Amino acid sequence: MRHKKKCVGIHELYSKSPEKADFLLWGREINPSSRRGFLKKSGLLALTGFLGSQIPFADNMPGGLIPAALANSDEPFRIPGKHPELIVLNDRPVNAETPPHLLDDPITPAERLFIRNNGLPPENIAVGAWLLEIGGESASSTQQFSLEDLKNTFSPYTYQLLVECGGNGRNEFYPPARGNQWTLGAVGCPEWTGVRLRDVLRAVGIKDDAVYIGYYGRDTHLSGDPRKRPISRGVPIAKAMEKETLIAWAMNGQDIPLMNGYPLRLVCGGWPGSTSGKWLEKIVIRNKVHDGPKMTGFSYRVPCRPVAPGSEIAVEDMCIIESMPVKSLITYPRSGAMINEGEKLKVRGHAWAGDLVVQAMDISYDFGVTWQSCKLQPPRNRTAWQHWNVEIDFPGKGYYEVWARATDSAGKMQPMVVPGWNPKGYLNNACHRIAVKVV
Ligand SMILES: Nc1nc2c(c(=O)[nH]1)N[C@H]1C(S)=C(S)[C@@H](COP(=O)(O)O)O[C@H]1N2
Ligand SMILES: [Mo]
Repeated sequence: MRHKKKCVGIHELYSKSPEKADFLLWGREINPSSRRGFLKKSGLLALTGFLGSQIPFADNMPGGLIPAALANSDEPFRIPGKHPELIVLNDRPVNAETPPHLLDDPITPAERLFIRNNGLPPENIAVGAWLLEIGGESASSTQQFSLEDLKNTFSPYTYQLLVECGGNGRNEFYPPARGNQWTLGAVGCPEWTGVRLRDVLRAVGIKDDAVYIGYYGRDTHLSGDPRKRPISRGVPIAKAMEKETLIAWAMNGQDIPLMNGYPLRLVCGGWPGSTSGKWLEKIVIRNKVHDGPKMTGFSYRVPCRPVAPGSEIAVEDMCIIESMPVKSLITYPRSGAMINEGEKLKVRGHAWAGDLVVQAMDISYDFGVTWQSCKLQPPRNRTAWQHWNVEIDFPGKGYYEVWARATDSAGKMQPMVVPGWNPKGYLNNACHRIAVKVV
């Protein structure tokens, strides 16, 4: 299997290039394709944007070749407004994840938040003319709000809310699942400012038969067909009515970056990122489970009961993912760290548990035989991640791995191995581990 092969090289890499060892995590290789000098074929399309024109013979270009017009530039390939080391998995639509060591901040900075687009973001946005419509069969009326209306009519709130793609960690499932091969970094926890969805829904009027809400965004389907939507998902009315569920116009006190939903988005913290609709232009109150694109079939659903890897599952046996499972990341040091014998290593990161809180955080440096408990902070608010830290005193020289494991308030722990196989590769909350060498 591909992961095995890559693991073997780690010792070799340490001696030759400790820098490179940083790219090996759990035997998951983080593809350095976003860096200068190497590019996947799929990266080519994005580059045409920077060249300002198409490449008619793009199909003939050898894989990995960077157009000469850009090859001599000192600027690494980057998505405007985003950190140059974000790992670009796909450019049409744009999908990019954040390496764990770049997620060290307590509040994720805008330029480090991952991007998961299903279609093409809107262009030439006139914020002043942006309207949000609230309607649907279980709404007592249909109303439209400009951004100004929202700001003037309802009280603003700020919460730190966790957004994680349901497919984060997909790259480890076997048999593999199609889709973006996210490793660890399709997650972030910025601070969002906006109005409570419930305040807006109540103003419009919620009928007694309401069970769900659905969102629509202004992005375009990849086919270009204006009648098709790339995605339109939602949440049960109970999640919609939570005080932390926001219609947000700001992230970390500034406009939301275009790629993350400017000028308005829904944020449903702790649930699959796909419930947090970007470029928000319409919310419908439904008298049944919302049935927009990617709400039905196998999308964002897992088998209701565990299945053997590779099984065929009937669509009726698939259940919609709601709260995300308990998970954690080591954000310092990055994998491949080296320390001197006798030095203690300070390790830190974040942990989160969907709608629940994390009640314990432990690390192991002996491959899971013994565990040491970490200092764990409470969340700033519901569905924000929690910071943890610990100091490790290694017993001597050698190669170690630090494994990190969170436990939620219901007593559930992260598994050491990849959990419950499912056809679309969702909900991999296996422990994160990093390599450390004591010299
Ligand atoms: N309109 C719209 N909203 C969307 C998406 C999209 O493609 N279009 N992607 C969803 C998915 S699958 C995820 S994981 C999150 C990602 O949010 P981010 O790109 O701001 O990190 O947005 C969600 N909201
Ligand atoms: Mo997602």
